[in-house]
Amino acid sequence: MPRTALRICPLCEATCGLTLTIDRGRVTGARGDRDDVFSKGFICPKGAAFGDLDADPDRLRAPLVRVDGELREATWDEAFDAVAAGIRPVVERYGPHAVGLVLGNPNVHTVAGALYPPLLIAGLGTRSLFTASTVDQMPKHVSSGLLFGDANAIPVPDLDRTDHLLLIGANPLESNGSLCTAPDFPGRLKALRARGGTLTVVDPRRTRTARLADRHIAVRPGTDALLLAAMAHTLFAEDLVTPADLAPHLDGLDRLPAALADFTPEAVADACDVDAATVRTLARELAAAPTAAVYARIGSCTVPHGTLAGWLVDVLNVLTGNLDRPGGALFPQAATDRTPRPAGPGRGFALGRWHSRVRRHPEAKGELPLAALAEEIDTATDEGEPIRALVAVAANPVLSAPDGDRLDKALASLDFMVSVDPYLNETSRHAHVVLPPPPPAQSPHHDFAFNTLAVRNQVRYTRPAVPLEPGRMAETEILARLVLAVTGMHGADPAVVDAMVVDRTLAQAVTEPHSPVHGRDPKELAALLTGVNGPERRLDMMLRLGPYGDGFGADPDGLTLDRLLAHPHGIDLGPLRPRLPQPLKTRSGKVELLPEPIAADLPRLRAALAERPAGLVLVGRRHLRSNNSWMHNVPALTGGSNRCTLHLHPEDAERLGVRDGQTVRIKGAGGEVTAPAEVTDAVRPGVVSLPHGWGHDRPGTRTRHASADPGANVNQLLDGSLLDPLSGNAVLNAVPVEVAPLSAAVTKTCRALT
Ligand SMILES: Nc1nc2c(c(=O)[nH]1)N[C@H]1C(S)=C(S)[C@@H](COP(=O)(O)OP(=O)(O)OC[C@H]3O[C@@H](n4cnc5c(=O)[nH]c(N)nc54)[C@H](O)[C@@H]3O)O[C@H]1N2
Ligand SMILES: Nc1nc2c(c(=O)[nH]1)N[C@H]1C(S)=C(S)[C@@H](COP(=O)(O)OP(=O)(O)OC[C@H]3O[C@@H](n4cnc5c(=O)[nH]c(N)nc54)[C@H](O)[C@@H]3O)O[C@H]1N2
Ligand code: SF4
Ligand SMILES: [Mo]
Repeated sequence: MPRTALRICPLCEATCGLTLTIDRGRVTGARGDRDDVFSKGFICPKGAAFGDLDADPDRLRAPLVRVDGELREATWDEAFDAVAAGIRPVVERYGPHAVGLVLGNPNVHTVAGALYPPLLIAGLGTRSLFTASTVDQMPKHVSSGLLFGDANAIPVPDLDRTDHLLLIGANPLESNGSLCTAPDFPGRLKALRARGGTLTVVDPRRTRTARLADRHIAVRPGTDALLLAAMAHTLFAEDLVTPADLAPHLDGLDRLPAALADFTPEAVADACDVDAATVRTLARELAAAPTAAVYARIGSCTVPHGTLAGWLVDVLNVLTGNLDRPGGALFPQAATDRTPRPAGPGRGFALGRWHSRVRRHPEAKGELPLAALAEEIDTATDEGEPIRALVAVAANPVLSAPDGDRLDKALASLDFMVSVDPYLNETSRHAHVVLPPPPPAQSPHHDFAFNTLAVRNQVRYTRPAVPLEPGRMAETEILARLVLAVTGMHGADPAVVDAMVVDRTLAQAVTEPHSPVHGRDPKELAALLTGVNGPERRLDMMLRLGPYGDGFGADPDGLTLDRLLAHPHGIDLGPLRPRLPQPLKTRSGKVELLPEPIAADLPRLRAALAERPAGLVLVGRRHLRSNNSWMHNVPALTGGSNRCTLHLHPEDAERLGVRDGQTVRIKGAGGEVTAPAEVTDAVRPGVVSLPHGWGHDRPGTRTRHASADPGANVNQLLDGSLLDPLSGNAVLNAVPVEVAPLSAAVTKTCRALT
């Protein structure tokens, strides 16, 4: 008899609650859970394909271990023996930094990815840490770190209550939202308009989101920081600065006008390709709206001035009094957040505490730029050892980071590599050991990361919908064993990893005067924890110590794991509430509006006032039915508009002699790729768009459907040298490229050869 089970969808940041139909251990259907306290029945085509994705026959079922150069199925014990034997000698001989750690995007979508990577980082003691953050949102972490003293304090637009949303470089109708967790983002935007609110979209492409807007500004790529600076300039020039209740929490407001003096609407107009009158209108509308929020994502981050853009987003929210007020941009409060400490000065945020070995990139948030991974492996310097061994968890940087060809070669040269990945793909094919996690239906789910970014405070937990198949190992256990194997504790019971975290956390909590468990006995507290395994006990502990927790009995009505399990559709914790000054951890205890590293980067932005690209620039795009590099293997999610084509404006197509459907050659600093042209006025003139995550044509992978229609790897156009200097984030948008019809290019090459 088919049965149903609830499962929070892990396939994007919207975190929808799903009702899965399960027949003989297989997921045969997925629909939106109408009773989910947050998503209320919403589902998208990816969620609907949950069963297909779960049952993909190319998913690895057993660990792979390289023997005589060939990857062969092995037992879990053999696999972890090989990991311990591969990593420990490298650490002992060359030191901890010779082991690199790469953490990819799905870590923010799994329980395992939230609970164990911090232990891997600490256990390895390596400074060679690279994550998807530096091809994504690192600029926002850095701007938040500098403004608020906490890199993870990211204000979220109050989508459901705002009167005016200025949405920049994001396309939630395809992505379903990012750094703003909101199931049914499209419906929430429609509701904003229906209640009389306004939506402005800034994007060089006329996206589906832009088509929903009251106003669409087709900005020139890479110039958002200039546009936002000119808006802030206008607010000062027209006396529209009204920080209201925020005033006592601000530092440096008086220094902003001078810092922004050069960024007049007239000065930025040509660079942004937005006329001065429009810039002023944008600023005036923002100031005039009863409440408003500025929200910016990928298109504003993965550009040369990403950190400045992120900073200016929050500066505008502050100047218009919209930071930390309902309808503006607020700091969520998740159930697993640490017990809020009393407001007051903190330790602040430091950048550049160490540097990368080859090009001396400063660390940000403990990470080095993913764009520098290849050179940190393949380039010798006097500064120390190159990376000789690599641990990759849920990461496919051969496709998602700049210059995959170079990284591909670098990975092939490693002494040892282990991948925790369900697929044998462009990156994991280089591993000596592949440890495959079970499919999502066999894993538990809680959104440790996304609840801190959600437009409504709520908490949900789902246990595995299907028991582990024989021979499978939970990803939590895989990562716990990996921690043991790389730290010289190979063979110990993985439960000791969780027990150690519990002991340490409770021992710390009882010493904190603001903690509800201050002064209690940590052993007695540990004995109170419920849950069927280590990860569940850790979740219980976090909930009970958290802002809504029962404090281990201090508040009998508070949250515990048991209470959460009694609410399978989740518990609503209410709308976002003003929280300042509590989240601030700057040294001043205030919002530091003009931090020194930002001020020092402004001359670079000033220089950009005079920059105009001579030729075409490239931007990316996402398709609703895909996700970065790993969903092209599911037939139900491919085809239709989800194709790797180059969008090109008709004027540019005509000038270049490119016909719709014709194959074109695209050339950038890092290499060349070919793709069919799709001539469309959805991109503005001077801009071409190619999606990322494609290029599944390398040998030795096992993603048969994806390999049949491989597409081109857009990141091969990059050489990895273009970064936002403050955050180390790769520049993936606003990249200069040349485009030519393939035939002409071939002719030219042939001529050059003769
Ligand atoms: N040009 C360009 N490049 C981009 C972007 C862009 O917009 N333009 N976007 C960037 C962004 S925002 C990001 S986040 C990165 C993403 O880049 P990556 O972090 O490399 O993420 P994915 O490409 O999603 O690959 C995820 C890997 O995790 C594996 N995986 C899937 N599910 C699980 C699981 O449950 N457990 C484990 N252990 N592994 C799993 C997949 O098989 C795959 O190998 O790409 C970036 N690259
Ligand atoms: N379907 C689907 N959903 C996803 C993903 C996916 O791959 N597919 N990936 C997930 C991940 S990892 C992330 S981080 C999020 C990202 O979520 P979003 O930030 O919403 O990502 P995109 O859809 O790429 O939208 C970025 C927009 O920025 C525009 N843009 C490019 N350059 C510029 C510029 O210089 N200025 C401005 N103003 N705009 C610019 C692009 O045209 C594009 O429309 O999506 C997540 N959700
Ligand atoms: S919007 Fe995201 S979370 Fe919701 S069903 Fe689709 S992929 Fe899953
Ligand atoms: Mo991302």
